[in-house]
Amino acid sequence: MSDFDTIVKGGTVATASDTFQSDIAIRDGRVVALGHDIGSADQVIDATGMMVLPGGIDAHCHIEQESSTLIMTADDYYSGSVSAAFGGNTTIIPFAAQHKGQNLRDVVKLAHDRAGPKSVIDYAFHLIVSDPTENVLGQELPALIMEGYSSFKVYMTYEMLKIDDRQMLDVLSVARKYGAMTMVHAENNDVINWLSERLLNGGYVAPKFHAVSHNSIAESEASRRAIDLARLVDAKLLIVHVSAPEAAQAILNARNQGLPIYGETCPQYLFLTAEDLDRNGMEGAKFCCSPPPRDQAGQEAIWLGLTNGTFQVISSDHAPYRYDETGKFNAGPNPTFKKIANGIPGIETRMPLLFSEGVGKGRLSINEFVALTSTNAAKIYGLHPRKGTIAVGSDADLAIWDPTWKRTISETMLHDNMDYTPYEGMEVTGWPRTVISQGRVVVMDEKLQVERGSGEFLERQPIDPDTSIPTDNSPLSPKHNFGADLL
Ligand code: DUC
Ligand code: ZN
Ligand code: ZN
Repeated sequence: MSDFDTIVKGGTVATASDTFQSDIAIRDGRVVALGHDIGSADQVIDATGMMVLPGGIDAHCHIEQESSTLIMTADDYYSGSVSAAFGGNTTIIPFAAQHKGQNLRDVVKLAHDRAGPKSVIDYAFHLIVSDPTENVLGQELPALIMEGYSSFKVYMTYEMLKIDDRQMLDVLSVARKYGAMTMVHAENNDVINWLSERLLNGGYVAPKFHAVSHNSIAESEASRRAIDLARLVDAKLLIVHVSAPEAAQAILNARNQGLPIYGETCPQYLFLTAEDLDRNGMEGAKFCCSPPPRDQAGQEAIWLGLTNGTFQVISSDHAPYRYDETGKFNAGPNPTFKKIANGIPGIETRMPLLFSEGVGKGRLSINEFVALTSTNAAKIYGLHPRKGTIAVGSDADLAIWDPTWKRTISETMLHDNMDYTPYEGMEVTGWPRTVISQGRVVVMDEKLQVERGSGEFLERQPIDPDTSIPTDNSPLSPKHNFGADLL
């Protein structure tokens, strides 16, 4: 009888803090030993010449979810999770999205019904809160936070999802009191509408004007306002999908003041620019997402933010709408920029792009790469140390990377249900050969090795509930008393 179920042998292990040569022993889905000559196993995976990294956590992706205008994503939990796994991920955190009028319990149940039978890797849900009624704020949200749905996204734009500043304060206060992370889509809705109206009236309707209407000032103004609202109630806040340099600067300023403000960016802001929206005909629609990619200098500012303390997380914001009438052209074949479905795919390419252009080109250390793509998300969203690291006792969630594997990205090699990738033709070096989730080999030999539905729902911890807040209506303390030690 063997000592272990699996040993991953001969690889270079990297975590967010260390890089070392070690074999990894796995039993019952957990890492149980690290070192050399650690025993025998039923299965030995040779990782000689490979980098063995914690499986990626894609902490912002839209899967089997209706958009604000009720367009269904092209990926369900099967294709979405398979695609994620082939890109080196072992955990995804998509959304259980509330549309106005819905109660949160129904929304969470629907997300479970959709994910449970299909996901091939582990998953948790963020909530989307678009209708913070008295019942949502007073009953549903507190209960769900305490059950482990300890993060939720709110929108400052999109007519059907946005909440106003007063509602934002309500939501932030509940998050602070019960221990949740509020994620915010920060764009000023009035600025976008004001600009859009003038552009459309002037006949400027092409996809590239999406980027003009979603001006970077709309993003930076809303980001600063969101930070101030969070300051007012002393709540944690994570600004998602940041593309504007001034928004990034606002996050860094807040962090430098010791505020519990966090930042996320995405590959589209590191590898695309607004010029991509100006491709032939309607091709620019493939690059319409909100906020949009900015100019070259903006792209550089976002790269800088990966290493200067601005961003803790890189997520894909995978929002797969096909280049056809089911997705981008849901409103008709020749829509104005205002009617093109917002969002681009990227769940499978997030880590290979960043590995190649970040680690491969010397812009990121391998440890920074691990932190940005896995460890920090695990910490921020209440999954660490079970997820996001390679340590005795952690889940055996591993991506075994071949750092020399050269691939040219094309839609045909990806496993999502899309008909395009915005990164078509890009050459990358480095891709995971084997992906292991809770000790199960999910991807090996370029093939999926598991059944649909084999992933597990992850209950999370509430994030630092503030026990110092009395339950009566006493004035809130203006003092920061939690959060700064999270990372
Ligand atoms: N913007 C979002 O806020 N969500 C999905 C896609 C997008 O572009
Ligand atoms: Zn968003
Ligand atoms: Zn999103």
